[in-house]
Amino acid sequence: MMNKLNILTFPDPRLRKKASPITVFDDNLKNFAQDMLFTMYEAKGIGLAATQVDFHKRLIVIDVSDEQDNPYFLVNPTYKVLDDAIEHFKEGCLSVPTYFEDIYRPKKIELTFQDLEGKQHIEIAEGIFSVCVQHEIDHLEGKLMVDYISPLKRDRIKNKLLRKKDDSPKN
Ligand code: GNR
Ligand code: NI
Repeated sequence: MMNKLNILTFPDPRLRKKASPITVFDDNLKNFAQDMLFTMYEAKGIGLAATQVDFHKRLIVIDVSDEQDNPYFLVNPTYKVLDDAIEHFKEGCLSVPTYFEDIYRPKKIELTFQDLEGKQHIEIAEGIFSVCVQHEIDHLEGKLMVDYISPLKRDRIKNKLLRKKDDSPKN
């Protein structure tokens, strides 16, 4: 019933594709969203964008609850920044495994999205939920957490992940 999907890893070029809007709200969409949620829970993540599982449509799953019992399904999400306050947070990414970096983002946003039925919702987001929404919407634009850090650091991470991926003996 549930499929565990493969998560792409930086610097896979498919992570750079821009996702297109979802226009059909059918059972395929719901099933795929469930597979994404399952994949995210299995990977111990708090968010997953469709881009990360090589599906280039505007779909995100998020669950920032401790019990993994409060999933959000965001279809065609957008946000507006509500004030000038910027906060930093140690972010991780399932597509950049084992690296955590301080990333600065607007603190408070107004999030607009559709649910899996196509119904529109508007919510104010702050804290970890806001951080996660912004991180996931970046994925839909082909943008990654590492784009906010120095090119030198980014390159180092890239090379380490590439070396980890191939099975040639290290060093
Ligand atoms: O699991 C994740 N944790 C996380 C921590 C801080 C800021 C953002 C995130 S999202 C990340 C999962 C992921 O890669 N989503 O795209
Ligand atoms: Ni991520």
